[in-house]
Amino acid sequence: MALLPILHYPDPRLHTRATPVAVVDDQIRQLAHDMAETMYAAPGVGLAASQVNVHVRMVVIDVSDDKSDLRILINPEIIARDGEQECEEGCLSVPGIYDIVKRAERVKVRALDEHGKTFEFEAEGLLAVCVQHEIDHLDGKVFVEYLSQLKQNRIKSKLAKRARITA
Ligand code: GNR
Ligand code: NI
Repeated sequence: MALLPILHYPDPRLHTRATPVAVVDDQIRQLAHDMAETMYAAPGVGLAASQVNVHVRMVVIDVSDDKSDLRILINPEIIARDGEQECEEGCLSVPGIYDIVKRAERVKVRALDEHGKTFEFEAEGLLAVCVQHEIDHLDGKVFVEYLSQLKQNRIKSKLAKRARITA
């Protein structure tokens, strides 16, 4: 097991479009488990491979209170969506920044599991938000891109300033 370093916005590598996983092998399973460990340590409720600079379509999610519901989603796709919800989001790649984003209330998701088997599930509430947030990462999109240009510029300078202090 290993903790992986997380890229921070506005790192341009976060805007890479991830490629589908061709074969679910031991290397992918190892990455999934390292990502889960990294997510739990952060702590966060989701993590996309893009955030650890591996540009393949895989995410891990656990929105339970007691870390009892780890979901590994490989090549995830939203095959149906409905309704609208507004949720205050945060992101491990944009530390300390929280803002409201409007997303679908319910989604139906199709993905491969860690054995390469296709499965589907329906999600609502925070799980639905998280799935949409993580798939955005795979498409190179960070949640702050839903905010106004003014807010995005403020967030960029705040994080740049912080990076200078921490460096
Ligand atoms: O830990 C996280 N919390 C969160 C809260 C509201 C909406 C989305 C998220 S995902 C985030 C972890 C993360 O950055 N995943 O990409
Ligand atoms: Ni995120």
